[in-house]
Amino acid sequence: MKALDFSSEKDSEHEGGSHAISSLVDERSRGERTADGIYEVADVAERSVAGDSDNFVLLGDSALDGDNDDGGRAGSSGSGGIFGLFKSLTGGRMLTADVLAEPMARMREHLANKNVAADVAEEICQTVARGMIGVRVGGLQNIRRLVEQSMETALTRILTPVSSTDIIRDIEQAQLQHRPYTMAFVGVNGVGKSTNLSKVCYWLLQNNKRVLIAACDTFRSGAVEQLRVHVRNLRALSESNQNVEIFERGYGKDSATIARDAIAFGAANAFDVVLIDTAGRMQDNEPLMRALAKLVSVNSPDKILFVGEALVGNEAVDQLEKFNQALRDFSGQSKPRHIDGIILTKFDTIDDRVGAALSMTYTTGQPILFVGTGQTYTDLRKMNVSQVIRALLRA
Ligand SMILES: Nc1nc2c(ncn2[C@@H]2O[C@H](COP(=O)(O)OP(=O)(O)OP(=O)(O)O)[C@@H](O)[C@H]2O)c(=O)[nH]1
Ligand SMILES: [Mg+2]
Repeated sequence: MKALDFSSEKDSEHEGGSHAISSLVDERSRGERTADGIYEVADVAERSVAGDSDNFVLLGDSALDGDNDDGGRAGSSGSGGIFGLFKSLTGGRMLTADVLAEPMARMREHLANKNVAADVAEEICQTVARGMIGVRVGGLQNIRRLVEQSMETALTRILTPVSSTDIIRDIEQAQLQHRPYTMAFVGVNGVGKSTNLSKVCYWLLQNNKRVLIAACDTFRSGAVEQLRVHVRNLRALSESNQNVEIFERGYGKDSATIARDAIAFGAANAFDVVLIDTAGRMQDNEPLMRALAKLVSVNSPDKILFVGEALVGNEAVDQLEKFNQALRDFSGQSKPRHIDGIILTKFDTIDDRVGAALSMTYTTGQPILFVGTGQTYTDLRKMNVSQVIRALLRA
């Protein structure tokens, strides 16, 4: 499991290279080539989000036993689904805020148990409930379906990206302009920025892109060495040694300047992509947040990727809002940037508590571009929206 953990100095010093290179990729998690030769990372495997039961939360109501007109999907767990509350409505009548209050409170609690941030769960439930008020329904099954469908529709809308997620196409656009495509990896400490930057690099190398890794974490000791180890590994795994290089200027220097020099070096040396590793920083640390805003305004990266742990609960909202706020407030620009994509890491450690995926997309309106699912270079996946919704709604 520790294959890619080169974050401590101890690990990174073992540059002698005793790692079996083959252990750094997992053939089972390898992606596939599309018809036009693009290497795409695989979808998140269902097992990483699936529980045992396929009963939606809304169906787990003992009150509905014997009222099973939906092809056997109704649960019989008696685990307290929300439909007992609708018993009085079997005659059919208009749904009101009062009637919906309690079931929606249960839905909120359910989402919180799936690790959705409390504020996000609250807002989504309010929106869904508002959409159902005034609807005339009769029969438990119809009410059940209405609630289930309304929730599914709302979650699909939130989780489905509106902006492009086709990074390879964007890189090729930049190539036409003879400039490197640049991506900055930002986030709080220890979430997996450097590791997942390296996985993204592996994916780019599989697509024959030349990648320069800019070591702009000049703050945490060992950060530069950690990237050196990754570059050495990635070279060993790649067909050509020439396709990946590190740009480093040591510690204590201004990271915005290093990034700028790296991009200039990348442009002068025909690199297709510059991946900018940044220091972890807490969202309330103003000096470090100002430094990040400076890095962004000096270099205008093509993508600002927020790297966040799938383990995070309520904190997700605070982190993202404050990163965006810092980019806005400290940029000194009339058109400030914002986070424009998310990498959700440590997805292999959360079973079906996938709520962070919802909290992060809801808070930013930006897509989850990749999901980190482990500690080899191939443990980078695409999020599958319907799987996440299934996991969220499952009892
Ligand atoms: N299980 C699992 N572990 C991961 C994943 N991504 C990263 N890690 C581990 O998380 C730890 C921190 O990873 P780093 O890449 O150093 O995190 P970072 O955000 O760069 O850390 P700082 O630079 O110190 O802020 C390491 O032990 C990684 O191996 C993942 O997708 N799954
Ligand atoms: Mg790092």
